[in-house]
Amino acid sequence: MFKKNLNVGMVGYGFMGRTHSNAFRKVSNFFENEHQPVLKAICGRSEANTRAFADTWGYESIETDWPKLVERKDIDVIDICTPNDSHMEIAIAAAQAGKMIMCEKPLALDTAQGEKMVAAVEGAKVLNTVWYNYRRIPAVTMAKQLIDEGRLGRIFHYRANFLQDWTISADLPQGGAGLWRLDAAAAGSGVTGDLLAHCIDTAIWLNGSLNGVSGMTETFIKERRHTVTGKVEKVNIDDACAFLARFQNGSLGLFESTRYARGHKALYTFEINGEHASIKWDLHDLHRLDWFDHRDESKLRGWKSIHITDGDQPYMKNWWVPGLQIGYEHSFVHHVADFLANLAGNKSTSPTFREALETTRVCDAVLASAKSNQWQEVGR
Ligand code: 4PW
Repeated sequence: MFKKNLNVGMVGYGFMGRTHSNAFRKVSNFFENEHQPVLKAICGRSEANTRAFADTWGYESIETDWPKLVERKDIDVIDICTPNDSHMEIAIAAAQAGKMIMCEKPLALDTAQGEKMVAAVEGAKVLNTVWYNYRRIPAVTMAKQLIDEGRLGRIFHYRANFLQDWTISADLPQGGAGLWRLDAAAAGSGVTGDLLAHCIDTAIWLNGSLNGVSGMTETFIKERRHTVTGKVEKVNIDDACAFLARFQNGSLGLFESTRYARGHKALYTFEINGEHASIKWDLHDLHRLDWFDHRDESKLRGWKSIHITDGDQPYMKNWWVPGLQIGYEHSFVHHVADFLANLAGNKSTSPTFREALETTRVCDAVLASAKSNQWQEVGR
């Protein structure tokens, strides 16, 4: 099939720049779509590093000033992979220039910024999406299908954790390349915006909106040297956060995230308990979906672990043969595949900016509740 080009201009070349570039390069080898991404330009502040990234990943050109990239006539979609404090400015400029936008999560530093971004993309009528990638791990997508088919019945409980341990050392500085996630000015918040945002996005997708929350946060290491200023400065991010929630459908939620869970590197898990059945998923065993169905014959009833590799399961027909599994990187490939499929129908890909704003509203409500020690309704 003759394919139309989708010219990509990416801003930022860190960890997410790599995951996205890999996805853009692979998608058309595995998924049939009208459009094919072309790595047109990569933009970063350091010319040498940007050039090196362009050479590694096969970008045709580089820019060192993002407004120039946004104005280029040969760019169709701006992919924002920069720290959170620049998402809003780049997205609004890209929307005004009529570009489609793919933005790394979380959407923005906070709800106020997110609202401006939603107004910009909706006002300019440009296609948009936010890279909450875990939705597109086949086992997670299958959980969505099972819930939507009504197989769990009424849902009572939603439980999710995202546990890491990489910031336990007090010697780790804050700020600068690779460490901006520890600097509230660049990140907005700590684990709430970085990790719980993933849990909240998945939860809203699988189980609907959250009405209210009660949260607590802690910053275990109060001061760290700042890489940019060289001075020891107060740490303003949340190192850990846990919250209770009430969903609109009447179910109860329990969420926890920390970067102080020694032994856990990136353990994202969720469990959903329904009237008839329960589901469990674990990022460290990401191609499996655990399933318990009370309607099974009682003497054979028990948890089963479904290996998601069959062509009948979400996304899997595009990969190898049944029995052979895929991994983390593929969730990004699936996101691009869905973006290309929706592009053919001029439709934005979920989560859109508007949908991702709901996650940011929940994050803000959790942080407000932790600050006030009060139950907090989620703004609409
Ligand atoms: O978005 C998250 C990141 O900021 C990721 O999904 C995991 O945690 C990996 O790195 C961090």
